Amino acid sequence: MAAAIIEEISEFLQKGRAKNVKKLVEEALAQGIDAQEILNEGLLSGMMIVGGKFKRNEVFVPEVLVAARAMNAGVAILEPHLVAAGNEPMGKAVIGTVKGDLHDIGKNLVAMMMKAAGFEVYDLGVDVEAETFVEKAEEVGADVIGMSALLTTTMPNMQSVIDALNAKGVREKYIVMIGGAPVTESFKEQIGADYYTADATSAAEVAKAAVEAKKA
Ligand code: B1M
Repeated sequence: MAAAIIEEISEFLQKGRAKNVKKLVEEALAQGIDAQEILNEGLLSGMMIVGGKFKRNEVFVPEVLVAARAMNAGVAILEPHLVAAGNEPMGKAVIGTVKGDLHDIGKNLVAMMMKAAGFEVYDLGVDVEAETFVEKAEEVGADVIGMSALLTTTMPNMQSVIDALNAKGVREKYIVMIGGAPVTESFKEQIGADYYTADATSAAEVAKAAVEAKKA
């Protein structure tokens, strides 16, 4: 029963049917299916299938865009259920997708999981200038700066944020975290960020542990 509705969510997401995805996610929650399971097995697995087809030129930007909208519609329903599991306020995080990059699904998930971990999250959106990361972090007194990039051509803009922090003499104030499909641990080393994580859940766990260690 749970498998059937989750499969349907994945299929409607692949077709970009946001209204159906929204309705089925609500139904799945009402059936008592765990929000994390709906996210991973329904929404993310559907998006992975779309990603594979995009790569093989079986679908194109418009199809991916409507699938992404359907994904966001489903995530919006799940968010309060995922965030409800959270703890006490734990720190402040400024997060965004770097300059030139418009991909926001993964970044939104990281923001959501960080909220669930108890962070006050300032989401700067997409195509964010290096200086904007720095200014916002300074303005709110952030603990963490989180950057997402999905394009190999925009990954270097993560370096620009670190350069801007160094230029202002404030690099050491922040825990700098990076992620996104093309980003790697060795890229993290190369640009001098503090942490790379492969997914949103581990990003939130690592951020929490790093802030706790820094405050200890
Ligand atoms: Co684009 N796109 N896209 N795209 N797109 C990719 C990234 C691509 C790999 C597809 C492909 O060719 N196989 C390819 C990049 C190739 C490369 O750089 N080598 C690509 C391309 C080429 C492009 C365009 C250039 C296409 C064009 O116009 N010709 C264009 C660029 C636009 C721009 O940004 N300037 C473009 C546009 C788009 C859409 C607008 C249509 C849409 C984005 C919609 C949106 O985000 N609102 C889109 C999508 C959806 C994708 C794919 C299919 C899916 C990305 C996604 O949302 N995945 C993608 C293919 C793929 O990745 N397999 C592709 C689901 C998401 C949950 O995963 O974002 O990886 P992800 O996030 C993960 C982890 O990476 C991690 O946590 C998340 C999950 O737990 N994570 C972090 C992410 N950020 C983190 C930060 C952290 C820690 C972890 O710390 C702070």
